[in-house]
Amino acid sequence: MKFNKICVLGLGYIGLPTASTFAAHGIPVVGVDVNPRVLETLRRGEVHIQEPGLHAAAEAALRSGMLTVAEKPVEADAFIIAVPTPFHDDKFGEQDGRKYKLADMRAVASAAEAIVPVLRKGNLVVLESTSPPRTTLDLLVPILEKSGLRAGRDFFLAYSPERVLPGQIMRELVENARVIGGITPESAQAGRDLYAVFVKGQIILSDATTAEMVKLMENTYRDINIAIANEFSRLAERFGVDVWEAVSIANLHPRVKILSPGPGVGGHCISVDPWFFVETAPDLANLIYAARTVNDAQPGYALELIKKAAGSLKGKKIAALGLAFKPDVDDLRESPAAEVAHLLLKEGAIVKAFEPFKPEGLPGIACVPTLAAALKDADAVVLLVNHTELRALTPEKLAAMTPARILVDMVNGWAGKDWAGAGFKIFRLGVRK
Ligand code: SAJ
Repeated sequence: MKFNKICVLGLGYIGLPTASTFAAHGIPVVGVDVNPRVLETLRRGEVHIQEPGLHAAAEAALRSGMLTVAEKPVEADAFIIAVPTPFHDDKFGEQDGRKYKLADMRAVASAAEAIVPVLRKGNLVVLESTSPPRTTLDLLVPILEKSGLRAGRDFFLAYSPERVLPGQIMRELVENARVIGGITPESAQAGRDLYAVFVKGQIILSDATTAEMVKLMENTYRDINIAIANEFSRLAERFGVDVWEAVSIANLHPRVKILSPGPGVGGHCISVDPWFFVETAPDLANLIYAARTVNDAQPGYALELIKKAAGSLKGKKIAALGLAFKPDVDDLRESPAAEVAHLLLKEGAIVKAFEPFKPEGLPGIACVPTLAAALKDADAVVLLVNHTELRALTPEKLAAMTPARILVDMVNGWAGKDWAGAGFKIFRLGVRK
């Protein structure tokens, strides 16, 4: 199949890099978003998302005219849906006393509705948004068939998940293996023709529900691995063991790869996707549910460690270092570090939070613009994110910047340095004091 025009619905962390990459490979792309501010920004030739390499790619695509933006889809050969699939804030499921989150699929449904008037025979529609199993068949097919066309017969339909790592999106988009699940083999083949335009990694064809499940399995596997690391950190504290040392030794086994414990699991993927299994099969997803519970409880566990280190937190000045959801990114969404800062505030602590990648911080958390301001009159210092810049702090440097002599390290960023020599008492997650 040949593509003379592509329409990408949703110009966020996935849609915009994808649209820019197709444009860079010589295919005219119309990018669609329901947020007028996003469209205005892009029309000015600017970019609303921080991601290495994205500015240059999107600006070049916009400047060349290969990428244009619009409020609504226009006729095209292929439509790619890359809109968010968050949770409902106000609706939960419940079975056997377990409460679980529910996916809010309204953005996917309305993107599909918007395609209906411009869908033509021979077109290809691809869903990229992470979705509960069977979404392509059960949600998309009925909506798209309102066009009078039959899915799989008159138009091609496929599911192809993005699997790129924030911070590496532009490179991984091209280099990663890509699975394309068609509702028919012909649909999968049409999807291959589309992504082969820029994907250098292996392209694997399958059916739509398999591809949906693959995406959820990858992130669920990682969530469960981190959950066991977090549980090991609790066990290590109980048994007087250094979890970091124990994990690094266990990982010397050729078939063991335990991830790292920390203050919790955040971001828009790993902490979200496992719930899509729980929601669609609450009677079966027991281990998945348990892992989510362990990881969601981890910010509370981190708070307990800070209390152990600093005593009552009421009126205590706490320097909270790092707010991002993981090291060396500026993304503060669904961040366990930010959750810990909230819990500290609830306990009556006077929090001064510093996030090097976003000095303006987050509303609702008392943020300061510099490391010096966070440290200058602190009673205790808590390392919440293993940013390179924060990890690099030395005992001598920190001793000169703060009167605090109590440190809490949630991410093993400050291991192996002579903190005691500089007068500090350090408490580390997963290490009994
Ligand atoms: N985390 C730990 N311990 C670890 C690793 C991570 O506590 O050992 C925490 C991080 O601090 C963060 C959270 O887990 O809060 C998630 O971070 P991450 O780096 O594991 O993953 P994401 O959310 O940035 O990206 C993941 C990736 N999925 C997998 O690695 C299987 C990425 O490839 C996906 O494209 C992305 O989810 C997505 O969009 O689904």
